[in-house]
Amino acid sequence: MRRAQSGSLSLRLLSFLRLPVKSLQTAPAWQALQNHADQLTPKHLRELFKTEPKRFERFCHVLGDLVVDFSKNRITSETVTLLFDLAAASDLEGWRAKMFAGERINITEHRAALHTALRNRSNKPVMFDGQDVMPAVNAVLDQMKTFVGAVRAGEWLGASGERITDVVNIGIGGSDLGPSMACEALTPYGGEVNVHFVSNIDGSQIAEILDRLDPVSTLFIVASKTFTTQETLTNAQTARQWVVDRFSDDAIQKHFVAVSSNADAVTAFGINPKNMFQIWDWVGGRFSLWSAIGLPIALSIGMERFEEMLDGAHAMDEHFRNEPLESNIPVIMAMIGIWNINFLDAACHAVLPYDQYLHQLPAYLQQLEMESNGKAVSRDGDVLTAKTSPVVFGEPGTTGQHAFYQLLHQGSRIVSADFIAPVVSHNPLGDHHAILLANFLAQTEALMNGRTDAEAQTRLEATGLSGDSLEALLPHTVFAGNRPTTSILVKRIDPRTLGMLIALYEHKVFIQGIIWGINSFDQWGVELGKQLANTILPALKDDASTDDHDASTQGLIDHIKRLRK
Ligand code: G6Q
Repeated sequence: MRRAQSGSLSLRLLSFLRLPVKSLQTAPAWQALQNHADQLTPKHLRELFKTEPKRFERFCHVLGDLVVDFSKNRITSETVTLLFDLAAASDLEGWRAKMFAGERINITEHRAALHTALRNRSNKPVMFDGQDVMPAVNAVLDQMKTFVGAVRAGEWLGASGERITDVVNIGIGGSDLGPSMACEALTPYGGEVNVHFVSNIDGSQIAEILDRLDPVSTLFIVASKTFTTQETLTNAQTARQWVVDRFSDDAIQKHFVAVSSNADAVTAFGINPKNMFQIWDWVGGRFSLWSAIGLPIALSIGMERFEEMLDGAHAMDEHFRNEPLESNIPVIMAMIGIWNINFLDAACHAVLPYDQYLHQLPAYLQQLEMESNGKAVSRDGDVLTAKTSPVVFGEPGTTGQHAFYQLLHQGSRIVSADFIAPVVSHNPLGDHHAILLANFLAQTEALMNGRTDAEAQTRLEATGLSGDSLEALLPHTVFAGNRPTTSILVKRIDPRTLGMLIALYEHKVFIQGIIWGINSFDQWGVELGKQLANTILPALKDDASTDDHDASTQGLIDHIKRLRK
């Protein structure tokens, strides 16, 4: 058995552990793609568009109001065929069946990944451990409906009989990012209650929010699957004290509800178990906004609209499950991602929504992709020699254009990008939306075409430049182009299209995990920091000197103690 010693980055990073190695690159399907990449790489996207008049028709796919154009990626029909061969060699269809069937595909935690059951609008049985999970899913949806109806109608009253005007969701990671992103994205549908989010342990966040609110009309959702997360419990205790200071312990019942799988801890906190919304082990945190973790979304937009979001996700699930690979949008998206990362060496992936309401989408997808596939060890515990998740980042257009797009256009690295835009704006003000869409289109065209030196020269000559000054400026105004982008259009950002969009990315992440042979559903990387923080806290709290840490950490602890005096 080969041991990790040298070679790829993961090998170098993990070499001191001397784990066994898994080389995906030796598989025939992988090698065929590598050979194809060697032949295709010299070809420029401009050339591909010139030689294939039907390129857009060939690579653009439509599902309802969703249009996904892959044609500005550096692919040909042969690329896609070879990528499907790789998918087949990885038994993608077998793994897909296992996921939908509730098998324990999260092997390190011995759990299923059944987020698709949460939006199974067909209501067909989904079996887990010999039991249909749908009755439990539907019961929680009913509980949410009753609660959401009562709060929005002003029937759920606070301790002094006031109606609830503000809801604060206290959670972190998967118990925060999804609902927060979706509430922002669906702002035009919100209104009945104001929803706020507290996630950070930094007291400044909760302090600022509580400062603006009144306990008499504020309701807290403590959202924590485990109900053991340090940040969430600390914030929840602070909120609890804020309510108790205004009323008394009895008021907790009227001002706190919980979303959790840990009924004992919820009860110990003082929340009535009747006001707990159940989530299950088979829902991963970052895949959980479809569950009661989505309660703030339902409170903000109403239960009917929340269910429209589930409908949209379900439509994407059905498409992923039934559509042949050739026209299966999540499969194509995932496999082109594999192509960009593993064969074109794209280390970063930008998510660029041309919609201000989607401004949290990049942060949400950062967790979805990087926590799921930011791993260098395979399902079987072998060090992977292939690259896995890219670094995901992004900002809404056009704001980002004036910041980091420079690197996308002229940087020394290939960055792949998804451009996302609604065709219809919720705020049709003058020319704003037309200008926004013009920028959306112009950017992908520019990234694809670039600007040759002949074109750059013509432009400079037109400004009156010539001779040495022209020669000096010319290299700076040339754009290599050939940068891979995918354009995603939706009619408008509404609950249904948002549901489709998020489910599309969830499936993309799952598929890529299968190709790399990793478990996309655990997150051991998050654990180490949590444990270390707990060992350092006592050293910071009291003034007793400690020397349990490395010189740097110890030195910083000493400076913190000195500076806070
Ligand atoms: C997501 C992760 C992680 C998790 C948070 C909050 O997939 O598991 O982000 O959601 O650590 O966990 P709790 O909901 O248990 O507080």
